Amino acid sequence: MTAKKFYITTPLYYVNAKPHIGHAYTNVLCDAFSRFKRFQGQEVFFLTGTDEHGTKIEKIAREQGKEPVDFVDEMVPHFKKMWEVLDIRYDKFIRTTDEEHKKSVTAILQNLVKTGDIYQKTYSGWYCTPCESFWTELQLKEGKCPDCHREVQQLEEKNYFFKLSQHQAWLVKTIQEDKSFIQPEMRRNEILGFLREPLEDLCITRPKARLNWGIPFAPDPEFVVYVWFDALINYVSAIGYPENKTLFDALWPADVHMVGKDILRQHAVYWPIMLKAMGLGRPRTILAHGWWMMSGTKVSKSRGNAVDPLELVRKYSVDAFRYFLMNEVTLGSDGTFSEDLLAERYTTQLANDLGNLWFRYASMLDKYFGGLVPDVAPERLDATELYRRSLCLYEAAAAAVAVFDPRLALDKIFAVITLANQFVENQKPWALAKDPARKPDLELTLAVLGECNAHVACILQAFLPVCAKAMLERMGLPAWMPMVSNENFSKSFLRPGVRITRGEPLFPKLEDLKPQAE
Ligand code: ME8
Repeated sequence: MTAKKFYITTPLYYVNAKPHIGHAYTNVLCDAFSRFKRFQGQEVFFLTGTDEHGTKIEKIAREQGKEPVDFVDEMVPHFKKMWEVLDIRYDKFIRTTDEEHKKSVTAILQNLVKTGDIYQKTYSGWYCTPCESFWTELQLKEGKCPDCHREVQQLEEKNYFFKLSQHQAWLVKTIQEDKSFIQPEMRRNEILGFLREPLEDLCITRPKARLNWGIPFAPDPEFVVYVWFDALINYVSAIGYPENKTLFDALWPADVHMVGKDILRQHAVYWPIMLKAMGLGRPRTILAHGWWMMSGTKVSKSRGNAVDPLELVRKYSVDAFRYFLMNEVTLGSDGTFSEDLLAERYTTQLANDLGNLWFRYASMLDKYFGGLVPDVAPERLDATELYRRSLCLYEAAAAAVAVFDPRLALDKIFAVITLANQFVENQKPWALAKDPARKPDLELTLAVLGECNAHVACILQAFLPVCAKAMLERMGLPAWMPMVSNENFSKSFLRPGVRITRGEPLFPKLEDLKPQAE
């Protein structure tokens, strides 16, 4: 039997406004994990897409004098463009307006009505339109929505409900038994805390009289499907459930649903229970990251404090932006975005540490050996600490990725880069070059630096894909170098006599940077 493919998903983003740094963050994380798994030789299926139904979208379309269907068609290219610019290699982009998705939602709902998991009742309570959520009097905070703190409206209406409580005990037990199910631990505890109270059944329809822009609720034409119930199903509809199960069977259960902490409850409570009712297994891991903040508030579409990732990429390069997002916060914690900090990291870590290491190595190789890799006995390489440390990068990065900690992986890689710059200072190749008797030492120094650069480039493929590819190509190595095991990685990559091309600086000084063309 072939190994199951690694299936990773992002949330489906609302198309009410263009994507911002928060959306970029989620997709960059998923992309780095996907690339790392591919690098390790695993097959990957990476799903992203857009959430296009519901009151929020209908309202903004009407405000702009457009039909929702036209409005969403205009908005989707902004998301696709963003992923292209950020070099996000997804396998499928699903839209909740796709016919296949709508068919899948309809079939699933019809089945849940049949099994008795969905029933009708009259509901009266408070409703938050931006969150599309019902709240009881007790749940309100100072009379406002407990999630977004905005005004709520009193509502009384007939609707269809999905039974949640019958699976509550099962869910609690599952979360308690499998520590990897909801991560990080802080969020797992939050969900267990939420599950201490009895679950209210979930209202999964909206009357057509109030909302037209949704998937028709097939069992009763007076209603459309609640946007969250519609959207969550994408994770199985995108891979062919229930009609065309070949891909589904190869991919389900999902390995990782990456989400922001704002939508953890929907993913960690409603979704596993929906799957249970459908007779399907739960995802292996639901991973909730923190929020990017600016001036003390969450970066959001509606608050208008969004920074444009496209602008930042044009100014600093895609690798620099990706590096900043992954390196600045530990996955799970909140982070404060500031362009000054991005510029500082660019200069110190990318230009001065990594860029400089490459430049020194390639320039010295040019100067002392005409750009050709020197021939050095393997035992002499083995005896050098920097060489041995470079060969350990695979294990270190793989261990960090296994616990979803890209920041730790980058820390380990950059520690070796720092060590390599110190190695240059200590070895003083420029002094060795003046003494013909020290030629073997000069050869060893440059051979070690070459291997260090090659191994750093190889392991950076998942994190700084553009820079890694450039370095590999300049060293005459394949532009994509997967490594199925540590064994493949922990050996020399460069053949003696191969010509290395120095090329342009990998991370030019900021004052020399011309904004990159789109
Ligand atoms: O919630 N910091 O869509 P959405 C970090 N359609 N991440 C952020 C962020 C921030 N400041 N702001 C947004 C929805 N995000 C639903 C999802 S899934 C079946 C349906 C990211 O457009 C983060 O991933 O509001 C968050 O969970 C998501 O965008 C919310 O996107």
